[in-house]
Amino acid sequence: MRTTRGDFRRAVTAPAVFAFAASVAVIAAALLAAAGCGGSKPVLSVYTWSDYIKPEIVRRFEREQGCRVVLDTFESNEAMYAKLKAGASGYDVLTPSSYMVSLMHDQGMLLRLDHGLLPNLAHVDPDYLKIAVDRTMDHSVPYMLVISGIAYLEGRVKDVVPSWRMFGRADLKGRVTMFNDMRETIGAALKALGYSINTTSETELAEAERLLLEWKANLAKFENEQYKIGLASGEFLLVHAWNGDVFQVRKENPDVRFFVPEEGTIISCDDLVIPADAKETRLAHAFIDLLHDPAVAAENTEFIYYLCPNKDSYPLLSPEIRNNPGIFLKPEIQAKSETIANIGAANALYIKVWDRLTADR
Ligand code: N2P
Repeated sequence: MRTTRGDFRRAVTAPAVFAFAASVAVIAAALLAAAGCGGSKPVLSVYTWSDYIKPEIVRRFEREQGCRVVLDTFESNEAMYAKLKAGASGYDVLTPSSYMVSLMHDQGMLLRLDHGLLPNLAHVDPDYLKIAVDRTMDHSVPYMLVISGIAYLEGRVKDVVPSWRMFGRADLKGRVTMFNDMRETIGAALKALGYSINTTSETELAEAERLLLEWKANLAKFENEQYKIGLASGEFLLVHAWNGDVFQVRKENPDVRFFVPEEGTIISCDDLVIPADAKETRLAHAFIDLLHDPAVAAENTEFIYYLCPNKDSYPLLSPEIRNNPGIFLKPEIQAKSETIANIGAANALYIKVWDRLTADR
């Protein structure tokens, strides 16, 4: 039925206005309750990587704590950092990689953790802590160890050699992706050349840039999330990948394979941290503590296929995880691998290479 403005004015009689106002109030109350702002449920806001926690663990935490958890995702450390620096606030837990944690800590962006609220830190792997950036877990707790490598479709890519040089295979042109991540992608080229992923040598970086320009001719794009679906569907044949993502995708397409290049790779640890301006600090501590309950840590690892460095969870892991060389690295590959370091002012050299490389994307 068409209603003219005049009809509408006439139709809005006093009782109708009250009924309208009342229903607006009901809708507003429902929206507030749903948003957890009705004074009933506190909201824990977590900013993390995609597919990085078993959803059921989040639901259980919500039930046990009588709160709501909102997950927002970022696709690289630099993107997360830029968003926070641009003024985004309201997050209670973040999961940056250790090199970024170190930079954020230097800039006073992180809360000092209250160990009285974190009894499960007793289960964190002491062997990992020996090499961690924040060995005393003063402002960060290790969450997941991530291994970078290459994933491909076995039935579609012939003559695979376990090397970063696979990105240079012209026969795969247009069906290959590399990370949209400055340190990872420049790091892959540095490793292919036998250099450290933390080099500050301009000559070595220039060589890496030349190699990346060659590889770029084969790439469909630089990308950190869609490569999973793209590989499962066969749109991409070979991708720069994080180990856990690949093992998740293998459930959809059993033709997916993963290798860690023989030149060595990047091992990252993503850490749980609380930003200095967080509101729900008690809940944030409870969340971090739950993730280091050994049974929860094992359950999470079994689901996302990243390894939580929690020593008491290891005996609870299935043989599928424990015997997977893409999760527990072979010692010879581990010896050639490195973690990304906070290289301070030399970061500007990487930014220049990356900007030139991605300028005409
Ligand atoms: C998970 C991404 C792994 C985190 N989808 C890489 N630091």
